Amino acid sequence: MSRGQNLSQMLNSKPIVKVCGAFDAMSAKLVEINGFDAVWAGSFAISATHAVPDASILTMTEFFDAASSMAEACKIPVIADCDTGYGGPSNVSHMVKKYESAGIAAICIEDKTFPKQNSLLENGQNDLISEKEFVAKIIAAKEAKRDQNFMIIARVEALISGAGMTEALKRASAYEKAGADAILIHSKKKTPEEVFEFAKLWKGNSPIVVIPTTYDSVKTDELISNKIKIVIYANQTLRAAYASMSKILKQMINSNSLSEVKEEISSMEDIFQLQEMYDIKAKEKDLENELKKLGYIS
Ligand code: SPV
Ligand code: MG
Repeated sequence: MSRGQNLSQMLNSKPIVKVCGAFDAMSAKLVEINGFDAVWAGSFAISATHAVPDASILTMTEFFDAASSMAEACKIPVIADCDTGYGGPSNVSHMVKKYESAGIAAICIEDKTFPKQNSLLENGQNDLISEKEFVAKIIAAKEAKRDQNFMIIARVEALISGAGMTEALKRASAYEKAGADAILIHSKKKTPEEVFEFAKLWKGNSPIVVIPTTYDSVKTDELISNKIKIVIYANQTLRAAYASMSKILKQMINSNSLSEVKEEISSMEDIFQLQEMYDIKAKEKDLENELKKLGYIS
């Protein structure tokens, strides 16, 4: 079963698909180990790991390398945040082929102008491209995919940009008609009201995806009862890593010995497990036995 298929099946069988953001192979694997349904390879977190702004600074190749190493490291589906699609329809077409061949389950593109800025930035630049231009990108994405289960998620930024609910609904319908498999409705409000209103007014069949970073007190049950099918916790792993590393580093610079931080960091053993170090050791043993059989080792 392809990972796109796996994601489609989860959409059919689960009340809500829980996706968590990651920024590299290790964080993606932790997302998997801790029971999430899928990984979000988000542009904010990947940009942050390069210590650059989430403002279309990294190239497609850099985002692709990060997302594909996440897909290599885990079995659950990876949803790649592909910003504005790194150009026009031809760029989107090339991008879809690359991401799909790397075993990524879905891509998400948003209808903002290039270069884009993070949607949650205070006074960020959130201009929209025309509906027609974005529809062209969706059509290109749809034509480029080979596996019908590879998902194209169209991210509607009308509420973020201030264009309003009517525009958001109109665009979502147009994107679905063009071939989008899901609609991500993004909001930077502190409460989920506008997202719930969108879901109530949405007449399409495509599942609705949300990222409740700013309305973080919303409960999973409320998302479910308001027709939300995919929830993405986009950047908490990155922020946890930042907070934890900063705290430990502050302690370490002022301490006389490493033993002071020992209780607060993972063990080497934890990391050996994550890296599957013992698999290598077991394989070495097997290899030794094979070489013995062949008479190379006595
Ligand atoms: C990301 O995680 O990169 C996103 C979500 O696109 S947001 O930061 O809210 O724009
Ligand atoms: Mg992003």
